Amino acid sequence: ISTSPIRESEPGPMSVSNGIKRVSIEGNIAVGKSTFARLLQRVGLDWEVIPEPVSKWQNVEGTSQTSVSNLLEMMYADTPRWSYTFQTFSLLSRLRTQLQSPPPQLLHSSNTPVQVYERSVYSDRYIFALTMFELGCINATEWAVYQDWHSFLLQQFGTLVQLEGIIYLRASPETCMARLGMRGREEERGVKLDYLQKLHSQHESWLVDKTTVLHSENLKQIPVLVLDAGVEFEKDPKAQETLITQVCVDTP
Ligand code: TTP
Repeated sequence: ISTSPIRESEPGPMSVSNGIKRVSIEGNIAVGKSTFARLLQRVGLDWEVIPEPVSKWQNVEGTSQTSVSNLLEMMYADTPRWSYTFQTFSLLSRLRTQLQSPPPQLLHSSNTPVQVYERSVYSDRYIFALTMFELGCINATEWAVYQDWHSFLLQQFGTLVQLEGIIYLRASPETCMARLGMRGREEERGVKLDYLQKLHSQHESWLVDKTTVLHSENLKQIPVLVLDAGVEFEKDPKAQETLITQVCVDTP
């Protein structure tokens, strides 16, 4: 991860950076992004982990306090019906979380503070929404509207969501399938290996082969650190240290 000053992104009305480096952890479903983010949190006080708002997707509040929907469950139960709704809500909830003010200790840190996101507004679009479009679960009109919203919002929020680096936790779809089975998240019971294979190729095209067509030239310049997450690292301190060292090597 580069230690150079934060780049300016496309200018927008809110493109003000507050001197924080933003890094996202990307990788397939169940690869271990949350586990890895918790490990990074231990690196120092000037690293803040912003968890993915999964619980918000499982508890979407309706107009009365009793009407709560599980949008994640709805999306897996009837993917063509709910994918567009899910993707717009995922983008909204992620933006809302990422735009919150950082805690004071982060802003007053003597080192450059780092915010670590579990996924990003970019994987929302270039992994999931794109996959749903390619699978025919988001139609051409929904895809056009989604992309329009996405580009507009990112232009408005500029550097507040701009990433300084991406950590790609790479593991085979088979490994992710095994981890997904072990964690047993109710909504994901119907997830099949071929879906994880599709998501894996989508990550590879975006972060390794760099063949995904991106909406912004700046996005192509973000440095990507590829880590082998195929090793069992959850309970192995040595494997954890090896991974963390690779992240910290260039970071102040
Ligand atoms: P992930 O973002 O992959 O989170 P995770 O909890 O699997 O991560 P890890 O185990 O590596 O810590 O996905 C959470 C769930 O939400 C998963 O079922 C996939 C789904 N999802 C979508 O369908 N579309 C999206 O845009 C996103 C971000 C998630």
